[in-house]
Amino acid sequence: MAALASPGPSPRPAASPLPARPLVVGILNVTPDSFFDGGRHDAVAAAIARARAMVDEGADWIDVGGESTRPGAAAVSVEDEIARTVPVVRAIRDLAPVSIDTGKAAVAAAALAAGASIVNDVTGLSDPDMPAVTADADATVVMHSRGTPRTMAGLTAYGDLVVEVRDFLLDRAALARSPQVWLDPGIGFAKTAAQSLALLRHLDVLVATGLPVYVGASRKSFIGQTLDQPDPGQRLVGSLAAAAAAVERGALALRVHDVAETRQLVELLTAVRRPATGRPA
Ligand code: HH2
Repeated sequence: MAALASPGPSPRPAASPLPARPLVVGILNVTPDSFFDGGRHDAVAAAIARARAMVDEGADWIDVGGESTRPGAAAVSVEDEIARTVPVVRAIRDLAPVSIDTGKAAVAAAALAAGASIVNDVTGLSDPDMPAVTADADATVVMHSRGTPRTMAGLTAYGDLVVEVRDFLLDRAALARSPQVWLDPGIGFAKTAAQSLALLRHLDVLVATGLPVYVGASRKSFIGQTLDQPDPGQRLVGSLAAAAAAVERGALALRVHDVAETRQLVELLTAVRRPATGRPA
């Protein structure tokens, strides 16, 4: 009699096909210094609890990051970033699709091996080894940025901002080898508040490329500057307004800290767009 096959690790949930409604991506920063949730989930148990809570609140993906990218943040070594992220990825891989938020190919590879299925690269695949790593991912998010967290605040001179961001993203997206590639304008990365607003205003230019568009505006400083709210804790309403603006222009994924509230926003906007069958539109 043939031996029973050992069950092996459970298959990881795959990235969804392109969604019927915008996806809500829950942010899980396992860092001591992220601008909003730094230090809250840097112990594995706390990170797992936060991931479970976000899935219960309706998160479609969990985005795990081990290095803060806020302007001026300190660099983290590959070893430290792997040590922060991989145990968490391994622990939450069965809860929801997991993306790894990194610009380092070695970190992305370690996270994919641990059960992540999506690469979220805030450097737009600047690491020459990253394209090969994305071949093992179900999806890649390619984000526009310039410089590093230490230098990006001084790198905000553009000609035609929206066209430059679009062309950069299309160039870098062509390098990614995963079956699904998302474009992200990189709100707040080497952008003034006015430029972040302009990218949201003209998000249709990215949507017109035909690639799905991903937006991370949650609690960022352009909201604080626009609404005179220096405390990121006071930026929930502004974040929801930014999310609504992105959805109305065609974004298909929102990277957020506030999952329950954003999920309600997405469902309401989706319901407004799609009246119940049989009702006049
Ligand atoms: N923003 C941040 C980090 N990763 N990834 C994508 N694709 N798009 C974004 O806009 C984006 C991102 C920065 O926000 P946060 O993770 O909340 O803070 P920190 O970088 O301080 O950890």
